[in-house]
Amino acid sequence: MEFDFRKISGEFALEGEFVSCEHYGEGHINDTYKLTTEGANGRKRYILQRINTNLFSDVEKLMHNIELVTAFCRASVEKRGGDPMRECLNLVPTREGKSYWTDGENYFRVYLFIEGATTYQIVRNARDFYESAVAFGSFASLLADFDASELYEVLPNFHNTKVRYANFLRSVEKDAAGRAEEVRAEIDWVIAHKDWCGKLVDKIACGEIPLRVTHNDTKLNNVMIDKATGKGIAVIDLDTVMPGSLCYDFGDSIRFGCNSAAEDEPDLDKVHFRKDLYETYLKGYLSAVGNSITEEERKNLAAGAVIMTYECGMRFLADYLDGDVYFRTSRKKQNLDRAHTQFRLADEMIAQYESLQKLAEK
Ligand code: ADP
Ligand code: GN1
Ligand code: MG
Repeated sequence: MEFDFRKISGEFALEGEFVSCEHYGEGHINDTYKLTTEGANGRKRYILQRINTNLFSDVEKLMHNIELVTAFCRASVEKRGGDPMRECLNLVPTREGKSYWTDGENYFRVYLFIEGATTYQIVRNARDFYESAVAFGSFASLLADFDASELYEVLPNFHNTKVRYANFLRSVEKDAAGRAEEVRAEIDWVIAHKDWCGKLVDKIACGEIPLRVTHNDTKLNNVMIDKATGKGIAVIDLDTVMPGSLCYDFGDSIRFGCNSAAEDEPDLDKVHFRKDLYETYLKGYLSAVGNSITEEERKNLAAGAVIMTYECGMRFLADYLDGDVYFRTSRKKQNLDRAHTQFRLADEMIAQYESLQKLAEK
């Protein structure tokens, strides 16, 4: 879809005049663009996003959450003497003072571009991964002071693996794209592992594991790593900040980062679970999350890793069955390749599950 970016950027209180706007980043959900302007102070960059309204049908509620969470993060960065222009997301308001603009059909928002930092699609070295763990762990400990009742649950049951499983079976049943026969073995794999679905959900339901305000989408490319210092300076992609579990946040980082290959690697011989990186992340996360983690949460971190990997694989496969309507794809069978990598990783994690648990409890 093509948009008149000059006009759209004119709706926001940007510095300078419009220069250019192009696609940016590797997110699977929103349409993200790098927007450049030029004014008296030289060039300035912004992130412009077209919000994915297939998921976020109530943009008003989504942006209410984003306004609160970004203001909360900004205040805490200021309190610790950090740089609020780089260490958190900053919304740029419209000329009318709103946090988003709509042409009646499409919804846009603008953030300041976090300069001098980058995101990675794969772990390049243990140090970056350790730093991402510290960033997500600190973010979790920060959110411990956030009042959950102020947030709308914009994506209900986001990590309710039992509900995800029921939805998956519906996709199999419906077979909208006529692909179920081709992926029978993959469907059977999901069904054979269905006992994992309840392991965390049930503990959360009975209060054994606390519900907290969490990020819920803690993959490596949702943390900005400073190019000069290698530190994880800002946690981004705050659309899913909602009640959740530390075990999910920990697990989602593991499923993405402890992959020896890319999330959509077609050659499964290259895909392995990297236990060394699991240990690295664990150390960084526990060092930053502080005392707020409960005994039961700690005992279930490894379960979080398996379940997030299983759940994500199941979501990719469901989307393949639905005809690739949820996650952005740039080639045929990309969702199927993504599902395959997750199943491979989950198999390898399950094979050494006890030792992963022991490491987390140590
Ligand atoms: P999605 O919800 O689609 O994953 P994200 O909000 O994660 O979208 O943005 C996609 C990518 O754009 C990120 O992985 C990151 O590389 C880049 N990005 C997002 N926000 C900023 C920002 N404020 N400054 C610099 N880069 C950003
Ligand atoms: C999506 O938005 P992004 O690309 O950071 C998805 C996550 C998945 C991830 C898989 C809102 O994350 O839940 O784990 O893709 N986000 C949403 O890579 O569904
Ligand atoms: Mg993202």
